Amino acid sequence: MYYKLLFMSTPIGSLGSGLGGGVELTISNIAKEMLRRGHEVKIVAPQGSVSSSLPIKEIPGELQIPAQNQTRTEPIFIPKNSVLANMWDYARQVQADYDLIVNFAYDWLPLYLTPFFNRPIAHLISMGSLTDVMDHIIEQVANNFPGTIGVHGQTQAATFTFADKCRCLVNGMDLSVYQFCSQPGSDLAWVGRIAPEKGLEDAVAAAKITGIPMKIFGLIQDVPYWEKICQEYPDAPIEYRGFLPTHELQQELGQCRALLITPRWIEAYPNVALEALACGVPLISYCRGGLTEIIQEGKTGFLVEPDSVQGLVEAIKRLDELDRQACRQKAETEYSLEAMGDRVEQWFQKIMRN
Ligand code: HBI
Repeated sequence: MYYKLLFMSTPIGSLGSGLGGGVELTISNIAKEMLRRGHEVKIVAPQGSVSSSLPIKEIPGELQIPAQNQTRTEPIFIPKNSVLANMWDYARQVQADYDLIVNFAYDWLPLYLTPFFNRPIAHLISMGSLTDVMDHIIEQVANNFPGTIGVHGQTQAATFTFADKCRCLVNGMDLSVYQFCSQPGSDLAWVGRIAPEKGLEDAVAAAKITGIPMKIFGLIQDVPYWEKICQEYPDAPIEYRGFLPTHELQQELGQCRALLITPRWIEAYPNVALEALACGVPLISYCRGGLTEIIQEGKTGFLVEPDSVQGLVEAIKRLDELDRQACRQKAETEYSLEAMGDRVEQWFQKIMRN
């Protein structure tokens, strides 16, 4: 049975800009896998979205503000000529051509509009609980459209009072894109959007204390935040390598001894952790969110007391205890695109059977 799938992207940035963070990779991976299985896919995304091989419908309009920059009690803001509103008006117009609409945005509007559509909508919620208004609307859809709320991990689901109504999809990637590296150099790595919720300053502090050089990869989303780190740690052994496409990122990341992950918030299921494992790179991370489900303590990484730079330093000293082969093995058994494709396809089938 083949489906016609309409994928609705994040409204906070065009696909490829890096503003959408991990959800950009998630959308392209799932789209690639659904196409490989013979389904039809169209991705609706903000103007300027690019993809080498995926069918994209670009929509103009003002970007939505990132939810993680909002306070818990803040209302929803919809700008004039909102790209989010324009994307969903397009979906309303073409819905008859599709069997299922899949929403990848962490936004109020798609959830509120669900009962207004005459096609089923699957919502892949990409972050944990952040604001009351989002919690409320997600719960409403979880109650009125059972089984349509997908999340990545258990710890992410547990941030919602309706965790039992969330379907865990984990995540997955195209392992053929990532080369396993058994003989790395001596550098550490940090990968991600450079923004306060990612806690980069702690990793820089740990690099300074240990004296081990650290390569930094990712979009500088918050420039003042980045400049503040550079001013506070002028002699830290860090090198900014830029925001690289996956192929180049995995080439450089694979050469590193470990990936430091320093989230200030509950990261649902960081794609960068899966990418590192696929290259054989072990993980040192704060014991928070999805990382607690990804890391096999003492084997594929270490979980450190949250926000403890000293904890990072201690873990870095024990790096030789970790097993790079086990990292790649974990990626192959748990995070292959085939495994993720099965989980996603079964989710879609269940929703369309209702
Ligand atoms: N904020 N409003 C909003 N909408 C999104 O889709 C969104 C976001 N913040 C972050 C984000 N998506 C992604 O970076 C994460 O889901 C991975």
